[in-house]
Amino acid sequence: MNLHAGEALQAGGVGVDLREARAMWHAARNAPREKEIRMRKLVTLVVALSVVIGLANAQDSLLDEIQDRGTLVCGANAQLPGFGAIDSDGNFTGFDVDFCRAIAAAVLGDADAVEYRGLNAAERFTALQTGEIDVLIRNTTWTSSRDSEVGANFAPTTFYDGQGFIVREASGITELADFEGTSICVQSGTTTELNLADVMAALDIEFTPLTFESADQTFGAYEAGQCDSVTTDKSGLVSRSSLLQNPDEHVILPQTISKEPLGPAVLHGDDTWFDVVKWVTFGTIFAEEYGITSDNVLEVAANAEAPVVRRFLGVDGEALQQLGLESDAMINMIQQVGNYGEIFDRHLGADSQFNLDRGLNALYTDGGLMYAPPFR
Ligand SMILES: N[C@@H](CCC(=O)N[C@@H](CS)C(=O)NCC(=O)O)C(=O)O
Repeated sequence: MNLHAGEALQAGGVGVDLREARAMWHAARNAPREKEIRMRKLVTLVVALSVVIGLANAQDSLLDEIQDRGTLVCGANAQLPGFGAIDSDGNFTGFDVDFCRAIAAAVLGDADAVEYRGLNAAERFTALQTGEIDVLIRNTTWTSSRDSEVGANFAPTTFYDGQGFIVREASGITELADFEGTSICVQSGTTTELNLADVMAALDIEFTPLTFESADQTFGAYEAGQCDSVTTDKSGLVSRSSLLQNPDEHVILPQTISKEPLGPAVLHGDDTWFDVVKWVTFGTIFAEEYGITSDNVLEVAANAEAPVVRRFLGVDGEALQQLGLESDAMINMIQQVGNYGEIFDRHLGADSQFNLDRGLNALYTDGGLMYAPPFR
């Protein structure tokens, strides 16, 4: 109803004024008592709310939900052999995938209790934000805006990488200046796309970017001759060059134009779950530091004397229980998946078709960046 000012006054009428006056008088008389009652109600409400919030905090972690559900939902790559891909039996496999398995082994006692979601670059953060996945482990670079604006919390870096270029050897391209006037295929929704624009602008190199939504499309376009180069993380170049028709006809340039620290990410707002993902990841590195492998973990757990190892394996102390894990969590994880070095060798290193050096991904004791803080 839309009344003009005059009509509103008339609609009020004298009767209403009297009722209002009586109500005001009663209110004034009862004010101290009502104030007290209101205060008491408020205190009760605040207490009740803090109990509810306290309980929610204690129970609302994804950790409990995952343990109730009995499976971990992991966002993975389906198009990056060595990191995340689907094998001939239809199973997800790869270096990143093994960190999904490590978390499932530690949290659920079973490395196979994982449901995978194959995600392209553009889809991955929405899947994390909507709760479709519990954790994202898909060659994802840790950056400040992903930490802040996107709302991701990054666990320790599992693979230190950098962006590079692949070209046809016959193209004669050997340095960045040679990209003048060329076209470069790149995947959308990646740091790659942004770094490419930055670096080429800084060097004043004119080029045409061709963007695609998946690795298959990006490399398919390159193979079809639509562009002179593909740029992505060097790990991605090594991985995908294995799928090219004639890998020997292509070279990965030595130049590296960015830092790409890749690692697992969870959603902001759940410290309990973040801690679990963080410390399971550290656990793989810690196990390598102390020479604990899938083969010897049971023996080490039975015979180790070093307090630091006994605590890590849950033989002594409460370090694992404090994280919300069972005392055998690390034993299960190492027995079923292995330590960092075993995971690396299996998918990317000596035991794989890629035969990558550890490089920056070596333990800190071997000149690399892999370093786990103490479990205590
Ligand atoms: N590390 C970069 C790039 C990650 C990325 O998505 N790389 C591509 C190119 S190799 C990829 O994995 N594509 C697979 C797909 O989306 O199908 C980032 O986090 O943005």
